[in-house]
Amino acid sequence: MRKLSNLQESELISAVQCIITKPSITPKSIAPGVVIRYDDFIHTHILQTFQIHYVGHFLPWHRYFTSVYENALRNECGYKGAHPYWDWTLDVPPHGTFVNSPVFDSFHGFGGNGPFVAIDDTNPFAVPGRTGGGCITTDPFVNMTVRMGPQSDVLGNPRCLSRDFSPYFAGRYLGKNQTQLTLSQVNYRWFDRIIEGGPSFDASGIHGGGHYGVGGTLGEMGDLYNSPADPIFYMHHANLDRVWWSWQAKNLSARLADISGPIILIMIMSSEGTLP
Ligand SMILES: *[C@@H]1O[C@H](CO)[C@@H](O)[C@H](O)[C@H]1NC(C)=O
Ligand SMILES: *[C@@H]1O[C@H](CO)[C@@H](O)[C@H](O)[C@H]1NC(C)=O
Ligand SMILES: *[C@@H]1O[C@H](CO)[C@@H](O)[C@H](O)[C@H]1NC(C)=O
Ligand SMILES: [Cu+2]
Repeated sequence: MRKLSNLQESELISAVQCIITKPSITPKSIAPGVVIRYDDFIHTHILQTFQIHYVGHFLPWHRYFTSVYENALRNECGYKGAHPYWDWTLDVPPHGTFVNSPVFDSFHGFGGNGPFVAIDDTNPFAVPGRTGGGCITTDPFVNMTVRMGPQSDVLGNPRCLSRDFSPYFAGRYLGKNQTQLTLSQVNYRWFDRIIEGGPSFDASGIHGGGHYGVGGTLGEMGDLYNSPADPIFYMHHANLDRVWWSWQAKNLSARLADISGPIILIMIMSSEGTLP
């Protein structure tokens, strides 16, 4: 990838390969479809989908979740490093072309897009500019089995990992400009709104930019419930967490414990009006 040594890259990918082969610890009675240790995390995210998105605790929940995953890589798979982050601002215009991101490299990263699958683009959920949709074709996760999802289904649907890159969507939401807009917010209330898609959570921000830039309409990363099925999820969320920390560190005394926003998801009613 961009800053890791070849050895660090291969240690990270090996640790992920390890956690996708270890058995799950979630009891079968709770989740019949869960098979591997990696599924435990996806299952946890699926079950809580509507308690952890578009709410004030979105960022702390995902900070905790990525940290539990990182600890599993370290404690159960012998990983020695920290989980890296993906600074996508360097992979969209004018700095990069998205598809050539080192994160998508098949030898040093997480592999690339799936082949194009046509869908009805008048579908309101069609992500503009999507270019893929099929099973990924390159290493290292080409043979990975996705079992959870689609969406909230946890009974087990073994299939391949799909990606549906939208370089357009990524360019729109993952640039330095959108990141600056996010970092310039004066309090957590607005910071979280801008990350999660604006005043009524109805547009996109850097969070949706990474999910739909990689997952588009048909890829796992674009599935609100099942997105941790793609190991890139953790690269993306580590960076969201880093952006949050950069914002907190600008005024730690005021921002470390600053938290605000709805406790339960009430999309329209939780509108905060227009940007201050
Ligand atoms: C994926 O499976 C194919 C067919 O079994 C095999 O040839 C290939 O080496 C596997 N790739 C990886 C990265 O495991
Ligand atoms: C950032 O730049 C992209 C690409 O030019 C553009 O589509 C987007 O609207 C800009 N976002 C902001 C917040 O200025
Ligand atoms: C930090 O935030 C507090 C409370 O809003 C404010 O009084 C203070 O000026 C800020 N400090 C800096 C360095 O911006
Ligand atoms: Cu999530």
